[in-house]
Amino acid sequence: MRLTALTASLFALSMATAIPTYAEQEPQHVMPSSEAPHATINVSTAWSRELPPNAPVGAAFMSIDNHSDQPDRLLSADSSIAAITELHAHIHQDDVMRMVKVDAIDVPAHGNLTLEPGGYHVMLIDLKKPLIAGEQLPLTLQFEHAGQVDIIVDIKTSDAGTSAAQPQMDHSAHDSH
Ligand SMILES: [Cu+2]
Repeated sequence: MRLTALTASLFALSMATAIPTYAEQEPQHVMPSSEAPHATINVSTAWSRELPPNAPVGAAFMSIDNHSDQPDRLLSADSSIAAITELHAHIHQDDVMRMVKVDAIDVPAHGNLTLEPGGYHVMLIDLKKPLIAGEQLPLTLQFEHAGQVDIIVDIKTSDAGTSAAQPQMDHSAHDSH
């Protein structure tokens, strides 16, 4: 009987020491730092337009949301489907819409940046494969703060988007490549 009592008291002792230890660890589970590595950049509705098989260049469009308190910048893009990938803007110059290469595109804090026909876009130059509707292409985006973001771009039919807002693929403004 004494043995049982001893076991019981040892058990009680172990519980007594275990409970405070658990209690001490408890606050760590609710520390905000454990939630830190959330994605601050979210890219949605990434799309490109199907093109004739011989088309040398294509463009990718998307919506970029920045959930961070600080502004970010899209610095570059890269895709295995194109030899060269550039960030482009459309500018209105001498009554003609021209595409120009830009070094970066700002994404406001808690804001949105939309790449769309007639505006900012990712230019895919020297396509290695034709852009076929229903297929997808991989794109890697590099942000100043958020770092690398890998996305998949849906290739849509040629009447996708507003064709009126899509000027001809006039690359005369940047023949540096
Ligand atoms: Cu362009």
